[in-house]
Amino acid sequence: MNLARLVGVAALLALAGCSQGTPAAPSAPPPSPSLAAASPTAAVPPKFASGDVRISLVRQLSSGDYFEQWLAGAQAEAKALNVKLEISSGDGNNDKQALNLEQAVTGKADAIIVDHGFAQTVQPAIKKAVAAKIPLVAFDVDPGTAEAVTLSQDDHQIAEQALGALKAETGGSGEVVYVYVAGFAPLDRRNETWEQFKKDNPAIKQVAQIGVVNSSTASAVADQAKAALQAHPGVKAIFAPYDEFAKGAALAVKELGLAGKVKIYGADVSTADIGVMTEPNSPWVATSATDPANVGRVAVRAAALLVAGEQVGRALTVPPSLITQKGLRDAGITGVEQLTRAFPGLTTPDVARVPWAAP
Ligand code: SR1
Repeated sequence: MNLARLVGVAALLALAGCSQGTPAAPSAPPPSPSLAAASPTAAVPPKFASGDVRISLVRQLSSGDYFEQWLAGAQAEAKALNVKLEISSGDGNNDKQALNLEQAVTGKADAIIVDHGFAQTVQPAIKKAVAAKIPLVAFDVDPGTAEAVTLSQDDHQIAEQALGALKAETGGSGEVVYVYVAGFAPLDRRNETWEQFKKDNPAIKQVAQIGVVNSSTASAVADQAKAALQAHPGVKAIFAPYDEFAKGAALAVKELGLAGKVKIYGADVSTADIGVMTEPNSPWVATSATDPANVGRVAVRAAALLVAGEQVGRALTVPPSLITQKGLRDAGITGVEQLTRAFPGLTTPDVARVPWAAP
């Protein structure tokens, strides 16, 4: 076999495994080069050794699988780095989040992580943090200043991966229900990709837009999705790029007896989501996701590096993987732990690596 043919075969194998999201069987993968070089390369800074570092985590939202897993990762990393993580949540109340942020600034945290939030409510207090020289990591929110480190998942890629699956399985035409709420930075970025996707694929018709974010997002979206599907019986697909949206949409499709006719393309993953995706007749066929616990870990590592005066890139991005129902079923994956073994790319030890700690 000549070299060109070998390369062609390798590319085909990669496509079968990656673009369709079929994970490798969950056997122990060989250590990645980054994990192989896992030993600390620097001494622990004294303030970390004495346990005197306080990082304030100021959240907009805390309920739902994504936010719970993210917090578990952040807490695990804080423990590993001997950092006190002081956690507050606005529980969806933006004024409460802004107040919590003001308190983190006046309380002189060593660093602050702002986790989601609306630009107009968090930016005034972020300015105060910058003026007070408190290092700040902004996850999924526009800090309005180049002084802060931003952290995001690659939201355009998340939408591209899910929409790639939608296009492949619908043949690039048909009626689609879209789930979206404006104002949340990750959803706004995914929306940019959706808007472009519709321009590039004029035979895809958005017949309804629904969406709500609150403490019971999935059930609220289920009610809205039912109404949309009843009003538009020709719908083939739902683009629901947030797992609470996708879970709600799945419930609606099941309750209306439309499984087999309407497919769901989502974002995010959790053990509960994997359960929904793999149950018999599930309409949720693909999701593009990072490991939220890994992202929470990255946020705390970035904040710790800033406290130690280390260099951190100004914009950190965690890439997603496409996970399909078929891939999960074929590999017998039932939970996130198995998933992260099957997709080593979901763990990103090189993003904000802390030189004094093992990743
Ligand atoms: C309401 S915003 C929800 C999104 O935030 C995170 O980026 C997750 O991926 C989730 O989809």
